Amino acid sequence: MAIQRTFSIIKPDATQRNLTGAINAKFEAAGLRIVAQKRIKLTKEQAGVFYAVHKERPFYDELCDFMASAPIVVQVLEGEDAIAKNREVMGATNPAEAAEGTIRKEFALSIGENSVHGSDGEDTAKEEIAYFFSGLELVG
Ligand code: RTP
Ligand code: MG
Repeated sequence: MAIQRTFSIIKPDATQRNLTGAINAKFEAAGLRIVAQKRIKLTKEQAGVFYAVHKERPFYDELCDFMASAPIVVQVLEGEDAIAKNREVMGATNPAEAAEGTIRKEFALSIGENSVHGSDGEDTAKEEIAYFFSGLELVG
């Protein structure tokens, strides 16, 4: 597997509990290098664009409110097989189903307030990185 990049978000529930460093330590321990990172606050409209794929789902409105409720940390992670590796380190969407040692098992509060986002494929990773970062911000 080649070196890949993936897009990650440390969500409001985690930034509000000062878990950014603990979550980053998990990424780095798994061999994922943080090659870009910034703390921003989304509007509800921007959160809606980011999660537009879930527009028809019953949790969409709640999800957009949550993602706009406090600052988030957006980041680009790089490493061998980074997309799958990041999702492995994150754990299942619902923390009750997440494996021991995963970020969501240790830190998530609920299926909605689940501490992290990670791209789900190569195309979404490229799109999500380009939405939040300029080429100038992406140094290897
Ligand atoms: P993400 O996109 O945030 O990395 O999470 P994921 O792939 O594991 O899960 P996905 O199905 O894409 O859902 C996106 C986010 O929506 C919230 N959610 N809430 N209340 C609910 O039943 C529910 N289901 C999903 C979570 O914040 C989830 O991460
Ligand atoms: Mg997803």
